[in-house]
Amino acid sequence: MERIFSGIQPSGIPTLGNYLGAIRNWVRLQDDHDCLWCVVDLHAITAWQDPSALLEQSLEMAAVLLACGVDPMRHILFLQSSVRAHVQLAWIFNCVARLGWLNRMTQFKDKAGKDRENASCGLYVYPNLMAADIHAYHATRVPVGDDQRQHLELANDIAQKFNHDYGVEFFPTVQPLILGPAARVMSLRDGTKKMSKSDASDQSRINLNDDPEAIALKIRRAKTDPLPLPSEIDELAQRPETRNLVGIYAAMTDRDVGAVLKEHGGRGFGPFKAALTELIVEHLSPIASETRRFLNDRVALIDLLKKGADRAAAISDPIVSEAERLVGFVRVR
Ligand code: AQP
Repeated sequence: MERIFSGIQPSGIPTLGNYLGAIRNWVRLQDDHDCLWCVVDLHAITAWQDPSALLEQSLEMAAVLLACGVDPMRHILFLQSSVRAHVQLAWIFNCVARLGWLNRMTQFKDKAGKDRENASCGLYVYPNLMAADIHAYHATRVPVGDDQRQHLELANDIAQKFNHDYGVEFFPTVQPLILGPAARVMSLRDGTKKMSKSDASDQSRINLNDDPEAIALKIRRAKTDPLPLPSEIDELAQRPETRNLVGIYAAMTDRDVGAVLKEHGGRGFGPFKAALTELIVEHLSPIASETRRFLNDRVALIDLLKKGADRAAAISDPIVSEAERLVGFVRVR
């Protein structure tokens, strides 16, 4: 079975975008892959995180993943900072990756924005840490959103250069797994911007712990245009907010956009938004209550994450130790 690694940042409450673009696919991949699911808290601090909020968000993220169906027995669920191999390999990769490669990363440009000089060095080398996350386990498949494709190419460039520089075939090539019609869910306030858990506006996203009233309000207020829903897919091209809502509806019903337009095309947004709200509430309510159940037993949750970290370290420690030997470090342990 191929080994998958994927991570999610505890930089806020997970959103419907994280769910449709990542978490739901993770659960589906568990049947025929050997999976490592990681709450990437080291990545989260590349932007400022209030320490007590980070702690709560990390546990909540783990609880959400479990509530969504991540299986910590057949697979491995853990917190990134609790397995040292990630930072050890990331340092080696900092010395393998070239500045020119990192300068091309569009996500750094997007996230650093205009205030580039003030961005953390961690944000700049984020892709090297991501490469280490994957290669520390010799994972060969990584389910990612479309926006992460460039980082995965960099992970392959790093592996290739390491193998070349040290004359080995040690790190394998990684293939992206880009899944599902909702590879990208957009903001409810601006259909050209990704839905993000750290967006300043709570109205821009559906949080997985939103109650039915909050979901109804956010969908009711979601930006649309005055026209009715179109009947043809190509009419969505110039209507990003409409395309987003139809895309969410399609993803939640596991249908394609054409089938949704066949059912709702020509109708106004009122009934469509009501149907979409019902769908989201029906889907997210059980996840929210399961999440609360996991969070109510913190001791059990932390114990589960500790066991996950031990199992993850048992895989990554020997791999990273071998990488260190190849680099020429004296092994005294
Ligand atoms: N809007 C989205 N649509 C589809 N997929 C998404 N993902 C994130 N947002 C969307 C996917 O979720 C996984 C985990 O993402 P992450 O938490 O590691 O980082 P991110 O992509 O930066 O997610 P956010 O929500 O936008 O976080 P912040 O606000 O902290 O930057 C990834 O597979 C991602 O593609």
